[in-house]
Amino acid sequence: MAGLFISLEGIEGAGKSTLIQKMIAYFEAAGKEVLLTREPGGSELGQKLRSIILNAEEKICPAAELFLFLADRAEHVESCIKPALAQEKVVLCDRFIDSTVAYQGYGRGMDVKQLQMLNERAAGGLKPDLTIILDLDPEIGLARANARNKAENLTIREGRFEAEALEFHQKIRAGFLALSKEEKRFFVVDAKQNAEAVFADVCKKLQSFL
Ligand code: T5A
Repeated sequence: MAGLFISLEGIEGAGKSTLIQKMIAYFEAAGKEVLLTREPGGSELGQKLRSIILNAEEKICPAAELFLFLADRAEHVESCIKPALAQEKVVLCDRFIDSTVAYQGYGRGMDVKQLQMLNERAAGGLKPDLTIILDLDPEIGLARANARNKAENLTIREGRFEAEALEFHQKIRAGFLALSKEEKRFFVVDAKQNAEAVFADVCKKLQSFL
């Protein structure tokens, strides 16, 4: 597959959506075609799954939660990501396999090795060429996300994880940092900086992919 596959990861409110918009403009200015997508919810089936998975009022046991994320991923890779890469597009994906390891593994306490095997099965062995981890203190991330939700009048319908205790988000941050040491594809950015400084750091890394 000849395209470029980049995933963005981090805790709630770390600034992934904000950064992705700048990355789209960066790649388009370089003449690349970009697919912006996300998990959960990148495919048609995924949109239906997303409304179930993230609804804080829907009771779901941890194993069911995991398999919903994996079902979303399998469909997303097959119907959206692989075709876009085959068309040589740049695929920018807001969360991918590493969110499962960080949230269901480090957060919910599931076996990390087993999750990595399940991820491989769901994603058909596909891994990003580059994974940007926006590293941030969860207190700051949650405050940013809550302020954004309030400003945009968002309801609890997508708040399953934002409703978790601070300790849960601290475990997830630690999980992403542990993961970042395992493979060369990871690039950790200090997301405490303002959005322009975050983007400037990322641009230095992106130059080698153009
Ligand atoms: N999940 C997902 C799992 O548990 N397992 C899995 O396998 C997968 C795939 C998805 C949830 O599902 C979980 C993880 C998540 O909890 P989501 O709705 O997609 O949920 O939520 P998030 O991905 O967490 O997205 P958020 O919108 O909460 O965070 P972002 O996109 O990181 O943050 P963003 O860019 O919207 O920024 C938040 C606010 O901060 C401001 C922005 O303007 C915005 O108001 N901001 C900054 N402020 C100051 N300085 C900066 N540098 C800033 N950058 C942004």
